[in-house]
Amino acid sequence: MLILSQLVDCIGTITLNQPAKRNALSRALVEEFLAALADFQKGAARAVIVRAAADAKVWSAGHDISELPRGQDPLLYSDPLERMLRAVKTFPAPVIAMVHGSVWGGGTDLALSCDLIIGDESSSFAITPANLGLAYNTTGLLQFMRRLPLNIVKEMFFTAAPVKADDAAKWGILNHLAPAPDLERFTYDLARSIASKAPLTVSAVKEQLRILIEADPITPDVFERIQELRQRVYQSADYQEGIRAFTEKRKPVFTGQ
Ligand code: YXS
Repeated sequence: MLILSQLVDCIGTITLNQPAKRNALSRALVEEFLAALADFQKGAARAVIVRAAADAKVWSAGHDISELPRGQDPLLYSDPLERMLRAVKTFPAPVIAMVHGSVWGGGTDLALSCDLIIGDESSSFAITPANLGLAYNTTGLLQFMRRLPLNIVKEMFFTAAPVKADDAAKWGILNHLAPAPDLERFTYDLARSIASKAPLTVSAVKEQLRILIEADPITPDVFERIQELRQRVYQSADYQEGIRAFTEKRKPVFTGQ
């Protein structure tokens, strides 16, 4: 059981539950996550909370690095992480990320793909392709651009440094920063408040906002230029070095090749 899930009073809860791998978003964990969302949809959930175990230091370490394809696009449309993010964005009720602990890479994209994020003072958010020599994907970049000022997006991607809770609240990553002892109560009170509203209205507003914010026409030349920019990165020796360094538990040495 890489996740735990329960549906009580129209509120679904998914607990990321693979501490041994710091809740890395592996194919297996994603499949269980998607199955839980499907069950919640059948059960007419009116809000979903995604969390880690109460004692987790890491909410999610992001994409399972051991499953990242080498020498080809690492974030294909059908990649498990991408399927997970789309499922959250299209789920017909609000999905709330309840965050305690650090969030890394695709885990930050998962949190930002949720409709709201409630964090405590231990929460931090890092996006880390520059640690691996990895080419982030267009949908992912647009996700950040829509949620944060461009200078903040640039600092996060260029430094791969965790944004700590206070700054996450200041820059709007967090809807609310709640003290750790209050985090769970605060989040479930919010979920109950949402669940008490007209579900068809809430669901239609969520889907309209998704459609409208994602209506980004990309011209063919923009598409082809992006493809070339990304291909140069994921076919680089630096990308191989980034993955190898993580596996060998050492700092990567990037040459720009
Ligand atoms: O050595 P064992 O077998 O015990 O396994 C170790 C780690 O290898 C494993 N683990 C992971 N396995 C696969 N994918 C991961 N993302 C991942 N993260 C961790 O979990 C075991 C315990 O890890 P350890 O000893 O490092 O734990 P820690 O408590 O000292 O440090 C926790 C972290 C999260 C700070 C550290 O594990 C870490 O920095 N993990 C990598 C975080 C990261 O860079 N995530 C980005 C993944 S790639 C991605 O999401 C996007 C595609 S992108 O790159 O674009 O952001």
